[in-house]
Amino acid sequence: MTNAALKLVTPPNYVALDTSSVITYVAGIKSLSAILGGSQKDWTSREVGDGNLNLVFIIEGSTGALVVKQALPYVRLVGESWPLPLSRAHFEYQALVEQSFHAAAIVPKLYHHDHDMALTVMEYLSPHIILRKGLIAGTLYPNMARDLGIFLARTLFFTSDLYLNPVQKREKISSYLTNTAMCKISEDLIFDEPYYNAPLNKHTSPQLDGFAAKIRADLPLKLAVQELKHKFMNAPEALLHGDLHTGSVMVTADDTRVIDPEFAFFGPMGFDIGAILANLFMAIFSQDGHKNDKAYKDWLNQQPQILWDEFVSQFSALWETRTSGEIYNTRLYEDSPALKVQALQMRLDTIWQDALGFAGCKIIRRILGLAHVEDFESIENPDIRAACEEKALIFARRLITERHAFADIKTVLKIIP
Ligand code: SR1
Ligand code: MG
Repeated sequence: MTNAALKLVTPPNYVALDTSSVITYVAGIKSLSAILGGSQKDWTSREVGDGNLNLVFIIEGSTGALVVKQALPYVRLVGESWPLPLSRAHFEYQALVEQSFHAAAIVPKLYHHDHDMALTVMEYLSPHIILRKGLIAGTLYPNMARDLGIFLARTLFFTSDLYLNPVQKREKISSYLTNTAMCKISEDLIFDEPYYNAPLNKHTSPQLDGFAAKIRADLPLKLAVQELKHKFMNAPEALLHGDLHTGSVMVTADDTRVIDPEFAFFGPMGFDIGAILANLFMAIFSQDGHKNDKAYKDWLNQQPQILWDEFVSQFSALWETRTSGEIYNTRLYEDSPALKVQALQMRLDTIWQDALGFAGCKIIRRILGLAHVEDFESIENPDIRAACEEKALIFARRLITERHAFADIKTVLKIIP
C-alpha cells in the first residue's frame, strides 16, 4: 500500500537531521545542553533507528545522554514513494504525556518537543535493550509481563468512560482524530493486505506459498477479520498505544519502558492487549529456530498468562475503587448491587475476546504482510522458519475464528503445539 493522496509535505523550517546537525540542534536548547554537560565538541551522536519509520539519535555528553526521535515525511522502510505525515510526532508526544500521567515509571521521561521539526527529545534508556531482541537471545525479564499488565490496565482505564466524564472523553478522542494516516496503515496492513495479493506482501517462499493462498481464500477467516477491523475503526473505548509490539518495549532485568506510541488513537482496549500478546506468542513460536534451552521456553510460555492476570487484577482494582466515569455509573448499583461485579466480568470478557481476535490478526500480518518481525526473520534456515511460521498461522487463525470459545489463557496456551 502507498497512499497516493499523501504528498511529501514538511513545514518550511523542517529539516531532517543527521549525526552532525543533531548536535547543533541540541546545543541550541539550554535545558538539553545541561543534561549532556561539558562542551559540545566532546558530544558524540549516532543514528540507531531500526524501526520502520523514523530517525533515532543517541547523543552522549560528559554528564548525561539523551535520545532525539525525529519523524521523516515518508516511511523509512519503503522510501519516499510512501509519504507519511510528520504529524505522527505530535500524536506520539501527546500520547507519551498522557501515558506518563498514568504509568510514569513505564514510559521514558520527556525533555523537549518541537512541533515543526517533528521531533521529541527524551530519556536515553540504558542499559535497556529492545524486548524482542532480548527474547530472541534468551534473556529472562522477571518484571516485564507484570509491568506491561500494569501499563495496559492504567492507560486503558484512565482514558476510558470508566474514569472520564463524557466531555473529557470526547475532547480527548477529538485530539487524536486526525492521526488518520497512521490508523490507515494499521487498517491496510493488519486487516486487509494479508488477505489479498497485495503488492508489498512477502512470506517465506516457496514453503508458505500454499498456506498464504489458502488464507487469501479463507472466507470464514476473512469475515471474522473484517468484523475485527470494524471494531478497530468504530470503538473508541480508550487511548491506545496503537503499535504495542515487543519492538516498542525496552527492558533491563528489572525495568520496563513502553516507547513509540505514534499510532495512538482511541480504539478498542483489546487491540493493545492483543498486540502485545501476539508478540509474546510469536516469541514462543519462533523458539524452535533459536538456541534457547527448555527452562527458557518454559519461562516464556508463562508470560502471556502473567501479563493478562496482572491486567485483570489492576483493572479490577481500579474498577472497584472508582468514583467517577460515565459508564456503569455507581448510581446504577443502588437497587442491584450485583451489577458491579457482573459488569466488570462482562467488560473483561469482551476485552479478552477482542484481544484474542486482534492477536491473531497481528500474527498473520507479521508472517504474510509487508512488515515482518525479527523473531522469525532471524531464523536463517527457511525450512525451520517456515515450520515455526506455519504453526503460528494455524494458531492465529483459531484465535480469530474461535475467539469466543477460549475461556481463559490456559485454554489458549493448550493449543500451542
Ligand atoms: C509501514 S509501517 C509498518 C509497520 O511498522 C510499524 O511498527 C507498525 O507496526 C506498522 O504497521
Ligand atoms: Mg514504532
